[in-house]
Amino acid sequence: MMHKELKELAEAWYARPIEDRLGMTRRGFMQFCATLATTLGLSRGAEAQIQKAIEQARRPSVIWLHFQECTGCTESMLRAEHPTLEKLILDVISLDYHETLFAAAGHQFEAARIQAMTENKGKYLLVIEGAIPTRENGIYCKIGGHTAIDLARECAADAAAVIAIGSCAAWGGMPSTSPNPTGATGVDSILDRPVVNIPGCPPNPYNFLATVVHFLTFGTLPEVDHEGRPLFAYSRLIHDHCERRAHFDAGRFAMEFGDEGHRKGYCLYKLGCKGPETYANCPTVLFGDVGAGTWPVGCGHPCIGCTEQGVGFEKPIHTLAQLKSVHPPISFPRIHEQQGSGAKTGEAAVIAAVAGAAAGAGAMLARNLGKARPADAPAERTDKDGGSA
Ligand code: FSX
Ligand code: SF4
Ligand code: F3S
Repeated sequence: MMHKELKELAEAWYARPIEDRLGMTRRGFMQFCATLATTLGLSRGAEAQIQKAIEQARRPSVIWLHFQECTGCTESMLRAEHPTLEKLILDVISLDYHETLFAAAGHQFEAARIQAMTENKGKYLLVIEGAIPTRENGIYCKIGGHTAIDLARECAADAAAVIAIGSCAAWGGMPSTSPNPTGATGVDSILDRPVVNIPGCPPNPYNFLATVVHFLTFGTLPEVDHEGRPLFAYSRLIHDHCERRAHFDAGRFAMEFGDEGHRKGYCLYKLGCKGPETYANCPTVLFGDVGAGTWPVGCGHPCIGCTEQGVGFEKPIHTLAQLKSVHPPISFPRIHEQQGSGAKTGEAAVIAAVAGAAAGAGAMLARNLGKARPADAPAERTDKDGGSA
């Protein structure tokens, strides 16, 4: 098909209402914009701005590079099911270069990258997945004869913004695990410009999409913490929003995989859960769009701290976490209340709203109140096993 015909087809496609393009109802699309606004921690009314931006924005060109990684970031982005997140991502951005998804190869493929960079100079988003090997002048990862270091620098020079997706790109992640034979490091350590880091192995696709939508809506990237992570996603401890937190506070722990405590959904701290020293929104945003409990701890495995530099891929999985907040938040219910005798869900929502709790905190409060039940005999905690919360 000729270039002109393709262009006409694309124009006709983008002239259609967004709900047609995404195969969802108008109501579903509006709800989704409201969810994104909540994820971003924006104030009321922002969903209308988001809605307008997604509908009307000229899709930013995105150049997506892959270096030392497993392609899990791309996989998690494309495997999201509802509400057709992958469709929305591919509709909101113009993915002009992506090594996994492109059918082209060789020189044709290199030409696509150069063309996207030239046509969108100063305006494209550069997304980097994977760590950068720096040892031996970076020879451990080359594409088209260029090292990852050179490619990242070349593509970043004219980008409007740089996003490092996944823990590998954020700080080195798994490839940088000791003894780090290739000298793997994060993207921001080889560039002299700001990088937004979206760690996680893989990261939550909503955190990526919300970052891009923020850029589309406000023309800026979201506020970040000292590690370059968007505050909307990485400012809260997993431990403070975990559905098993009431068990932690009550001293009820799974001591072995498959034991009674594990089967009853007790706290996984003694199995090495790193939730107490890991900042991320996993318990509230969840994964895979398939409902409650779909995150590592919800599925019965301790959090390994995959979003946290110095924890994930560094601390042994089953060593005890360092406790950063030892006091339960006041919003958690008393542990000895009978089911139904504590605050009701409606009251919980009011308490959460009055407390100005973030969406996640409010949701966790409601969930934990629903689970309040008579305490079983608490497992013994001693100084010896580190459970001195
Ligand atoms: Fe894999 Fe991405 Fe982990 Fe790394 O995600 S899921 S190894 S963070 O760069 O592909
Ligand atoms: Fe949840 Fe882990 Fe904290 Fe226990 S230690 S409450 S399982 S985050
Ligand atoms: Fe990673 Fe822990 Fe979340 S292992 S996905 S940070 S629950």
